[in-house]
Amino acid sequence: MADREQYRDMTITEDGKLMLEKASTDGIETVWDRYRKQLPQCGFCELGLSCRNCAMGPCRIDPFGEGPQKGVCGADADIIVARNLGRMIAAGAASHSDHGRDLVEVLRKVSEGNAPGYEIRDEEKLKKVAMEYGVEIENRSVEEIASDLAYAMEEDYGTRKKALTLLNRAPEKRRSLWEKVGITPRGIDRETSEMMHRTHMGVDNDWANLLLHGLRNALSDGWGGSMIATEVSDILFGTPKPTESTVNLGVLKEDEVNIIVHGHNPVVSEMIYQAVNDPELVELAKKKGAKGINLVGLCCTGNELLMRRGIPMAGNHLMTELVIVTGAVEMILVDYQCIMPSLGHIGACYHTKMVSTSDKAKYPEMEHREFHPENAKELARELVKEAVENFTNRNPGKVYIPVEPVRLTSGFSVEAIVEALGGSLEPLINVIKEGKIRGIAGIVGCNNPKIKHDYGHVTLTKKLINNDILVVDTGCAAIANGKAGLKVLEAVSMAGEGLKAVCSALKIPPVLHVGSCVDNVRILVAVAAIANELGVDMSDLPVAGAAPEWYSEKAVSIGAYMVGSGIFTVLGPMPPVLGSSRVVELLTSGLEGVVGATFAVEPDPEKAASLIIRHIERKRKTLGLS
Ligand code: BF8
Ligand code: SF4
Repeated sequence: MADREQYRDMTITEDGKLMLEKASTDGIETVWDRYRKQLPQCGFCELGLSCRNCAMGPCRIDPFGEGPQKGVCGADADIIVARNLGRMIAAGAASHSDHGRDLVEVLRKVSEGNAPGYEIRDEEKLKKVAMEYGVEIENRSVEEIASDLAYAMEEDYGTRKKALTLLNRAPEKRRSLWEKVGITPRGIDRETSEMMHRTHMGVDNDWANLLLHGLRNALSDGWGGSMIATEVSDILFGTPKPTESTVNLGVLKEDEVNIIVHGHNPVVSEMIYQAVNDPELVELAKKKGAKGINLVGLCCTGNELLMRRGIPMAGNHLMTELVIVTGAVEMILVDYQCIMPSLGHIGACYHTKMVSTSDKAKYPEMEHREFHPENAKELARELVKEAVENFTNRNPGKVYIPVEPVRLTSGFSVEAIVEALGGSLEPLINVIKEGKIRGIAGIVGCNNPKIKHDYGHVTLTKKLINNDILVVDTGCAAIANGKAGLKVLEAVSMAGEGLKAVCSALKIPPVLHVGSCVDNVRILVAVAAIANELGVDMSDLPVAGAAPEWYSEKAVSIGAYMVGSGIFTVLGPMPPVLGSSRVVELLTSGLEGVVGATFAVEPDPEKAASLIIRHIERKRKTLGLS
């Protein structure tokens, strides 16, 4: 057995530490091992100073001023850093938005009757969103409305427009600011496509102009692709309501067939959810010697099902390899995004069947079984049956489920929060005015082996609630806080007096799980609604965002649309921008005068908490609140 001490610096979680130990015993290489092998990572790339946008390069700029200061084409450090950041935003926005498009496609197929097993679960939301899109709803069938809505949403993606439809949810002040600055997002695909164009050699060589388009590109994600993804998921699968569940590797069951869904899009996992509840398949599991079928989630696909169906969560991003090492997983089904290409190989070291499901996301050593709305129901059943049959291949000697699961409550859609408040946001606004709650912080994003696993999320969250700041979280941050026991009523004992009183009265935890990463738009919608209620801009409110352990390009897009929407955002890991002092200056202070918010970078979560508290107090003062 390897020395347990060495894992102490890698993760704060008990299940993580114990599984790292087993991984080393089993000879499994993990993300942490590969990270160590990459050190030292390329300094030019870390600073954003390398470019390979064309075949005259690759080029790099010497940060010490001795070597080359320009690429072959003449691009300087500012241009190269801004271009690289722009492309990160484009990739992130494209990922969220393409996920949204896949859902719109299912909505359309449901309206045509070509998606057996799928249905419209939230008619009220369908009608509400349809009205926002100008779709006629009177005396029309659900299918007719869904068909027109799907068409109108597709228009938001591709058609040349002046502005995206859902921007109307933003306060008037914010919309006219976007207009004035020239960053109103038009088409969703258009802004990403334009970013790729601008960053081609010889197009936009004004670093500030590029960064402004970066904001517009990100806004096309936040108020476009991601918002569509969330709304259509609610329409198809139901708008989340508070739901009890459990989290960490202890949710795996030694005596049941364990099936895991991993990725982001609920289209496949919702069908798997239906299949595992099929009495015939449960009966088959019993015949194979298991007590039943246990469906659990990882990452954001997991969050989608946790929010709506209460399925238990095995873990977040850095746990996705370690979950296989338990030896207790019969099948992992993946869709796309954040699925490490290492997973297939690890699955092959155990009995775990690894299955990819999307035509656009194939992985080494995984079996590809493609899902479409037409075949999803049938294929899901087939795959669950195969998982059940795989139970007899499990080697009990290799099984190790290390800990007891932790309870959590999730399901806090804006609609659910409003309901908990008795029908409107007013009670929340009042307690903020009174100062019982000082403000709201959104804690979002990933894990990254550069930061001790879960330490950033949990430390920051604890400090904020202790200072009477209500925390709403999503994605892997939300899973981290769930594992740390912050999503149960009892967690109010860690909150400051004011927040404790409010949460106890409402019977809600001080840390509200609002969903997956596309569900960050629920934070935008809530903040916009509060701003509208008070007649101010979003940037006037005592609100902040943080991504303490971010790694992905999607997180860059999220951070940029938060800032573009007027929400001060603190990043943990440093993005690759230090190579240009001008870019750094614009992002961390100049943007204040442009969009009323900036980025900050602070890897130490204690200090990040201080930045957020200071920001919230400053906003309160400007609003004339105590
Ligand atoms: O979209 S938080 S590691 S799983 S990118 Fe990925 Fe980051 Fe997790 Fe969800 Ni979001
Ligand atoms: Fe080099 Fe310019 Fe080509 Fe980039 S675009 S690789 S800086 S020549």
